[in-house]
Amino acid sequence: MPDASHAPSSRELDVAIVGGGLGGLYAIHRLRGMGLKVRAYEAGSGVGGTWFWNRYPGARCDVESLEYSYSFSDELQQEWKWPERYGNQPEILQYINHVADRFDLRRDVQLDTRIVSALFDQKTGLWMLRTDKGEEVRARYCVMAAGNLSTPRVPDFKGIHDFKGKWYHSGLWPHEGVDFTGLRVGVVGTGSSGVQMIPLIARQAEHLTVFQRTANFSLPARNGPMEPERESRHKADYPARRRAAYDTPFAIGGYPKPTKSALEATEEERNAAYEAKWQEGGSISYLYAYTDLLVNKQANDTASEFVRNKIRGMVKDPVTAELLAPKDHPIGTKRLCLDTGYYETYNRANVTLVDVRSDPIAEITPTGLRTGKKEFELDAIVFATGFDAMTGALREIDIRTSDGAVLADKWAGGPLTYLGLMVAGFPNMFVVTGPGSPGVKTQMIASIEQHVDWIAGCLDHLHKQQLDRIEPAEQAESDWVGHVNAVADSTLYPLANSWYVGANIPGKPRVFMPYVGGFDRYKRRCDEVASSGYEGFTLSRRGVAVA
Ligand code: N01
Repeated sequence: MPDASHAPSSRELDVAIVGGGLGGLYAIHRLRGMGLKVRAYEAGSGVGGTWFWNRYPGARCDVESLEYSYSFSDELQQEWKWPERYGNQPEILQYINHVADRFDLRRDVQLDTRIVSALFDQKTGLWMLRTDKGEEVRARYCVMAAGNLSTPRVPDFKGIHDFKGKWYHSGLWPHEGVDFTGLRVGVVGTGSSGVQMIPLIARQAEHLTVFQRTANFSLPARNGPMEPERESRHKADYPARRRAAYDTPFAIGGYPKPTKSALEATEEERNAAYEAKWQEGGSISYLYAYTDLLVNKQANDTASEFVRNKIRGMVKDPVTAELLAPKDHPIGTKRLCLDTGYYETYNRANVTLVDVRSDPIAEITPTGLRTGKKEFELDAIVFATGFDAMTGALREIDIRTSDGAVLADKWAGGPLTYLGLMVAGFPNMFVVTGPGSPGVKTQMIASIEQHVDWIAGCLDHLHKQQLDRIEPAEQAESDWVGHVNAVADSTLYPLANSWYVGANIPGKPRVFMPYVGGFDRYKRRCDEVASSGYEGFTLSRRGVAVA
């Protein structure tokens, strides 16, 4: 295993990769396979990114395991055995480690190393990255695979550092685990992480108090052991299933394409359709019940109300049920959660729900938490309060060029990219699944592979044309950003205060960051751009433009 303490103080590479998660690892494999000298820098002490850090109780993927996996090696996808319908965190991390060993990726990953700055020298056309250990890395190209949900955020609560108990964030969970037995525990946050951990913490804690600011929609995951027949059916047809998945908006296959509006069905038909999806489990399938659930408010109301009624049916106390039934956003416009026993947890005698929308958290006290009106004695607090999503990881790196461009300044009003892949003014820097791409709205590994393959194709093109520099034109970038916003505005997504618009970070500009036109449309556009000779990009050699 590479040892950072013996790292040289400077290094020359063809491609420097930031991040050793699913994106960084595939970039090593793909680009090294082209004969390029590459190295990935990973802040964690192990590979895996998201799945390395998010070890909270109940952490599990909400995309089925046969889908949420790499497709680049048929041997790998045939041989790997997923024990359950949805992979849990330890299994997914084990899978990622297996991939790192199987494809000999570790020798090009430098662990425990954070990239703190990246400077592009306009004269030499090289990136110079600096690590937190003082190492300098020079590379012609730079691939930012630093993650979209990799900058955990604990709200700036007054008094937090004087809390006498222990506090945790879902995305920085202790490796040795946490035993909540006999403790009075508070969980702040009811997004995907909160919804997954709450049922498990409730079973251990003496008392659990959940502090909810926004009620979230959640559907039953219906997880269970992998059915052998299902697995062999899927594997018999794996490559074709992957291709079919790429032809869908979420890059997830297996669901019939919806053919009609929810408003064309009778109420009875609709409820039967929603019930079938509810019983089947899974979130994409539910949102795919009709063509217009994410674009037509009236259509969406029918799907939202169905779930609200389910919540009212599951939660015995009517006041708690009403608090848990989301009313401030259409279903699916915030990330739709998948759970196992979430709503039923509020029927337990040792669980209390506190509405911190009407009575916000005022401070953390030495012995607990105080809202405007009430004080809660707690031994431990868990912040499931999310991340500085999509831009946080790049914002933490001081990215600039020798002619004075600073990425943080350029993105001060929201991220600007062309195709979510590159940024005008920052040549030879690629972003994997970043803002302006559909990554976070899809089966993420499909998006990672699509991006890295596109980057590989681009570097191959440059090499064959004896070029060494690519950057988007300002116009192409602003047209793309305009398109991303126009597509978002044609949907219901902007109606929600979600991390898609940075709403969870006080002061973050409200800009819709992911591309929600669908993976299928997006992939076609990226392929067209490449086959047209990189339309919208300027390609050059040592600064002399050729296209
Ligand atoms: O974070 P979130 P997450 N006072 O931002 C609340 C992926 N993921 O870690 O909605 C009180 O969704 C905040 O309230 P509000 C997935 O893409 C996937 O749960 O801002 N509350 C919200 O309830 C997901 O979307 C999986 O009003 C405060 C919560 O904290 C993304 O990661 C599992 C607060 C944060 O929810 C992020 O999910 C886990 C405050 N000051 C994560 N500040 C699976 O695949 C924030 N909150 C299953």
